[in-house]
This record gives sequence, C-alpha cells and structure tokens, in this order.
Amino acid sequence: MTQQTLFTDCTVATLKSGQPNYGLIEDAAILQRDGLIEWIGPSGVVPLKRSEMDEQSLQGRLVTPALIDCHTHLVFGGNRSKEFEQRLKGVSYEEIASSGGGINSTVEATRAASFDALVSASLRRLDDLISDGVAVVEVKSGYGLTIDDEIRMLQVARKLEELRPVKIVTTWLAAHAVPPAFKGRADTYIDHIVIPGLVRAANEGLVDAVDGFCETIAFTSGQIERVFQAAGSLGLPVKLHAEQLSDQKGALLAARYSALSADHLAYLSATDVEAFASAGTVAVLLPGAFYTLKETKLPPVAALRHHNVDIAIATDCNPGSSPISSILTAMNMACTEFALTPEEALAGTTRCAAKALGLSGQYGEITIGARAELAVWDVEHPSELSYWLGGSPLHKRISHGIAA
Ligand code: DI6
Ligand code: FE
Repeated sequence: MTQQTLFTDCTVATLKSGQPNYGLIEDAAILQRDGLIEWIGPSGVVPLKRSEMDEQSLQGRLVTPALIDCHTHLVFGGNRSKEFEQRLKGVSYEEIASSGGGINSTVEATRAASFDALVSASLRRLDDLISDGVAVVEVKSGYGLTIDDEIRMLQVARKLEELRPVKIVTTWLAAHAVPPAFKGRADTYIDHIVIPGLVRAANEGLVDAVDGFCETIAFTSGQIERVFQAAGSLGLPVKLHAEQLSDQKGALLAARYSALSADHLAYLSATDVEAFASAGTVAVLLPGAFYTLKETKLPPVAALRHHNVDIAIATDCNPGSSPISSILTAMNMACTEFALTPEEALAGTTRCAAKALGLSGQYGEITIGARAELAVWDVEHPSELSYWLGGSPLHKRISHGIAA
C-alpha cells in the first residue's frame, strides 16, 4: 500500500541548487509518497485533492533537508584528553604524533575494545548527531591499521545503521597513519595491509569510498596514488585528507582522480584552486579541527567561491583533532572562523555534503524525487541554525516520510 503524507503549514528551505535565499518557500506544503518527495510548493496550489491524503500540520515551523555529516571518524575506542592537556602546555599535534601518541594511541584503544564496546561508544556520538537533525553520516576506518581491525571498524559502522534510522556511508582509511609494526616502512604497509585489506573489505561489501591522509606525518602523495589506483580498479570513488597541516599538493592529486572530495584544505594555495575546481571535487572544510588545534592558516574560501567550488562542512568527529559530535556547532564555527555565510554553512551540510558522498539528488535537497529525509526546526529563519551555539533547536526528524 502506498504511504502518502502532505506536510502543511511550514516554511521550507529547499536548498535546491541555483535557487537564491536558501530556496525558501513561505507557507509551503510537501507531499511525500513511500519515502520520496512527490511534490513541493506553496500550500495554495497543491496539485492533488487534499481529502485523499493524510495531512500533517507542522505548525509554522521551518523544514530543511535532514543534515549530512560527510566526514567523521565516529568509531574509536578511548579518548585523548591527556593530549589535550599536553597541547595546552605547548606540545604540538605533530610532536605528539611523532612520539608515538596521536592516531596510534587511539589505534591501541580501538584494537583493545570489544565490538560491542565500540558500538556503544559510537552510538552515543551518533545520537548526538541525530539530535542535531542529521540523517546521513560518513564513517571512516583508520584506527585499526591491521586488515582485521580495519574491517572490524567498518562492521561496527554498518551495525550502527541497523540500530538507528540513519544512512551510514563507509570509508576505507587504512592509509591514516603508519602503525608501529611498520615504522619507517610506509610502502610495505601500503602493499601488505592497505591495498589487500581494501580488496577484502570491498569484497565483503563494507566499503563505499576510499580515503587517505596525505601529510608529512602520514603518507606521501605517491603512496596515496597507489591506494587510489587500487580503489579505481575496484570501481570505488576516492577522497583525501589534503593540505591540513602543510601543502603536499594532495588536493591536486584528488582532483586528478576525480575524487568526491578533498578535505581540510587549510594549506591549499589559492593558485591551485583553479585546477582543483575543474574536477568538480567538493571542498570539505572541517572547522572543528581548525578550532581544536588552534590553527591560524585559513582555507582559501574566497578562491573556492570565485571558482564555484562546492563547499561542504563536517564535524571530522575524532578523538584527536576534533572531539566534536555536533554538526550545528561545526556550522557555527565555519561561519565564525572561515567567514562562511549561514546559507553556505547550511548548503555545506545538506546539498554539498550529499555531493561529497556521491548522493546528489537523493539527499540534501528538498526536490521532487529526493528522499523524504527532513529536519523540522523550532526556528523562524534558517540562519538561526548556524547562529545558536550549545543547544539544538530540532523539533523532529522525518525519515522515510515518517517521524523518526
Ligand atoms: N586528520 C584529522 O584531523 C584526523 N585524521 C586526519 O587524518 C585526526 C585523527 C586523530 O588525531 O586521531
Ligand atoms: Fe578526518
């Protein structure tokens, strides 16, 4: 039986591409059928007989596409508050990483945690995101760094999707750090763990995309390129942690491989943006990491805008550089730190975030044929979503056309 609902008495920010002012429609109605948007427009011109459908008033609230967190390391064991204390005493993130802490300390804690413990720790963070109106979350591996431990992380990620009404998109990030067992032998690690593990995880249906960390404390662009080639031969899209702490030309490598996204980009030089732009790769900005590490080098936002690069915003939720599980906080930070407009920040967690996950047209826009994944807010104007700090104005989420 078809399930059909007409949502009425709302203001809708459609976030549709090319529409000014958030794609705002006052006094709007949205018709969903079997979890898809069937019609959206002013409530006075609903095309069907209203008596024939289930009608639900949203009592004047604002409706947006449900939000999307397109870059997280949500699954991990333990935490790194001790490193937070060290950094406050002046030790740098890179120094901590080089002396055996950093990513590798979370690797130890993640390997030591049971499957169920990882699920419950991750669920808490996922529930935080959901309470901010999030319906799609990208989750990376990268704290296992053996084939079995990396695969286990993605199995935890897939488990989360069974436990909550969200879509989880998984990413293979074994090229996140060189583990102690391969110290000084990054190439061997790529050949023995990253690539064969990827093949196995892909065969098990656990991988939606492939990522790497291209940085002096991690992998060179040549090493990442070999991982990208393996991804290509498996038919998997790629993305990259690029130019977070220095300019390694990772964004250009990502663009050459038609990556879905290049993420961080603080050190992307404005002169490289043109070449980057031509690939249609999304620039994912991660203001939580910028804030936590007290970075001062700003991503080249003006050049990205000038070349019409789609900009997404994500939490980068992880225990080291961004212990943040609120997408609304990330939006606020993107405005305050990177001078994005609230409209850019909201497009960055809806339409552009969907593009960064290869989900354009299905998520992140209220448009005919898209999924009826909506967030209903107790606010008057969409700029408030980037403005309030420290609480969530979410009234409810609508998932697959019904209250979630
Ligand atoms: N860049 C980041 O910001 C995270 N990973 C990465 O490649 C940080 C991961 C961590 O410090 O645990
Ligand atoms: Fe990250």
